[in-house]
Amino acid sequence: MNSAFIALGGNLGNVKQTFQTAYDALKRTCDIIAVSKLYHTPALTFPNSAAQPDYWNAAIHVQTELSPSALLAELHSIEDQHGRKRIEHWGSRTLDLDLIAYEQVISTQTALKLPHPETQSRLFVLQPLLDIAPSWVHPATGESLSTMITNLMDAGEQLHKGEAWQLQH
Ligand code: PH2
Ligand code: MG
Ligand code: MG
Repeated sequence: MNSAFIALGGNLGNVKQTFQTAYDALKRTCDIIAVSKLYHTPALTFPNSAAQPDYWNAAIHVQTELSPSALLAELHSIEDQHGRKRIEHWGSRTLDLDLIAYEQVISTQTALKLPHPETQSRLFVLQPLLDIAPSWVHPATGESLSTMITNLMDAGEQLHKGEAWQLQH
């Protein structure tokens, strides 16, 4: 079995309900090891782009027999089943399932970047990860989660407040 971390995001529709059914779908191909708290986070957008609703973010630790590319394809399929439309880069979305890390794999292929290239610059990814994998170290940079989080806070970012996730298992 291989260990992987998946980041969940969404800011359209009933996102908590969407996360529940995405979780149910993930269980078809993955064993769930741990689930983070839920974080309500202001949308990160491109400068000068239109305002977007806040996001919900969370992270899940899974174990799976799927290869990294098969897992990524499965995540895209679950996004599609939840009405994900790919209209605009960083546009609002019902469901985003990002493969953050898979074992210690480092990949720079366009179709499969591992770890996810934005991991170290997004508190809405790092904070949920800290809930479920406090000892995780970025395989390419060697930085711990607490180092990455401290770097962002030193740059002026504010921590998000986590809340209990009422998930049906
Ligand atoms: N995802 C994005 C763009 N902006 N902002 C927040 N707060 N949370 C996200 O998950 C997010 C975002 C593109 O994947
Ligand atoms: Mg994303
Ligand atoms: Mg994505």
